[in-house]
Amino acid sequence: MTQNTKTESPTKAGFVAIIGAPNAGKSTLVNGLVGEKISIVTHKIQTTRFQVRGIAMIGNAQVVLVDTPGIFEPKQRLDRSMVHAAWTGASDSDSIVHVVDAPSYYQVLSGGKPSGQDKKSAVDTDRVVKGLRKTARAKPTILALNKIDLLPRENLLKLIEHFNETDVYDDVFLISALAGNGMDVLGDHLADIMPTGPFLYPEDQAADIPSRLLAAEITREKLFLRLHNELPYASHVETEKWTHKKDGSIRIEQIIYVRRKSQKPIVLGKNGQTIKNIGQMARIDMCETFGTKIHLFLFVKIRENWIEDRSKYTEYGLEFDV
Ligand SMILES: Nc1nc2c(ncn2[C@@H]2O[C@H](COP(=O)(O)OP(=O)(O)OP(=O)(O)O)[C@@H](O)[C@H]2O)c(=O)[nH]1
Ligand SMILES: [Mg+2]
Repeated sequence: MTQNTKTESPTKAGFVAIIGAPNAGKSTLVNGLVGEKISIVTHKIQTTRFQVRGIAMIGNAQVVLVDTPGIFEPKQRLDRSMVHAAWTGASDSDSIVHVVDAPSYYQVLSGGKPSGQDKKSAVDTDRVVKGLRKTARAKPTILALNKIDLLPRENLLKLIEHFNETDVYDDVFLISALAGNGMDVLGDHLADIMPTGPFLYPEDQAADIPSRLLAAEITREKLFLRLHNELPYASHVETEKWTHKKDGSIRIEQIIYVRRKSQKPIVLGKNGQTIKNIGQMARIDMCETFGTKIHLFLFVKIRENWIEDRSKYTEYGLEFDV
């Protein structure tokens, strides 16, 4: 319940878009500020495919964090839709947090030993900076240098100087979204800059994502963790059936779509071991997320063209024709 009395400050609420290159730690940051896992996280790039809203109550403010897909050079339709969703999130928000993988960017900036992935990530980060030039000044734009747990302190100055010179940011925060460093300070600042107004969601709501979709995301996270090369990117998960049972448990049936016949046996694994493993991991997370016993049934189907299926895009709030 709201504790507000007339003597207390009025409530605040607004949207903060979390944008950045793939793998910068955007979803980890959103989960950290919300205090619950509402957006999936993996070590692979391009994990998040659509906007996911997490809701953090900080003091008298309701901060709605809009997690977005990474911004990169789009090649195929799904890529274009993902990048479009990220920029739309930025333009629709009250404020923007640009998350940068600081140790990775430092490798490139300092002429150290950047990996191919570091170089790609730096190019994507520079692309975000360029994009922000158009929107900065219109709304508070914050730089969050992330993963500082992996970067010696003395290297931070060079990074801060570099990003200050872009003249895009109003504030810079040093954080480790994973370890929790600097997160309270960032959260308090976001709460501070939210516009005055009534709460946008019930105070006990942590996420704005339908349960069926969240359940599909949980399974997709396990696919990303368990499968390699192009396979995670060729797959897509749908919740087909959701049945509440008398004992309070939930029966969930999901289909994992892959694009080619040859991919199906890989998802199944020898004697069905891979899919069994994916199902076990997903079920454990679902039990925690939905707070009850879950019976999970996974099926694998081939749908060559799911990536060109318009209805899939609208289901996730993605634009098809971009
Ligand atoms: N060491 C360290 N790792 C982190 C930190 N934040 C995130 N990570 C890791 O970085 C990887 C990517 O994190 P995500 O949160 O999925 O990144 P993202 O920006 O949402 O990625 P996409 O959705 O693919 O664009 C994961 O392996 C995280 O555990 C951090 O502060 N420190
Ligand atoms: Mg993500």
